[in-house]
Amino acid sequence: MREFNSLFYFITDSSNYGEEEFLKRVEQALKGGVTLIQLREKNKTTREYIDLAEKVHAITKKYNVPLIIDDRVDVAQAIHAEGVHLGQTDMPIKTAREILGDDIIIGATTKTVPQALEAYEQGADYLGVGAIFPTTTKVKTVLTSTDTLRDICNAVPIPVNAIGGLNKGNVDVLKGIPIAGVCVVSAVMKADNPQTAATELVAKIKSDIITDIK
Ligand code: TZP
Ligand code: MG
Repeated sequence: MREFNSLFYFITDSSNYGEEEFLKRVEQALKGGVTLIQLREKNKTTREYIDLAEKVHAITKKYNVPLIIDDRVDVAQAIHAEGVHLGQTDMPIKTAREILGDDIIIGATTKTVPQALEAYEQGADYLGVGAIFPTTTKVKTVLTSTDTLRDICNAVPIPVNAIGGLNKGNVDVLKGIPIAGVCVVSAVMKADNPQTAATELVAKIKSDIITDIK
């Protein structure tokens, strides 16, 4: 499996931006210290998704940050992405692992301990758990308690990331929970300056939340 560090996992949302501005913001986020990045597109055709993914991949390679494609195993394969992220209604992890082999990062969204165990047993490399707080990003989700987040962290030996409504003003709620990292969309994507926002958030996570590693 490829090496990755999910400490500060930025998930994109291109919906409010033209392509040039979107790509600029992605690059700014990378400059700010994002350690893992996901391209998350819900309304693009397959061709549009591949086209944008290729452009994003050209940028992420410059920063040596693995690119994860949301939902679509075929798009991940088409652009030779480093990984794919699958939810509970996407392709089963087991099937994706069979198709993609061992060198591709596979992430899974899980909201309960049984879902987490299943994803791990089927070959997931990391888990995203949330939403911890209500989110303004377009997503069908329900809230997940920090108790459940902690239970999931303790149930599986793979990295677990918290997601949902997280920003530098509220990540303290994660203190003491053995997560591997934090996922954000809006806190970076919609920031006045994505680079500054990323820099501040990664510093906060390293100093206050995940203090024992990297
Ligand atoms: N899954 C659970 S919450 C969420 C996803 C994809 C969106 C998180 O976005 P934000 O803007 O960081 O709340
Ligand atoms: Mg999905």
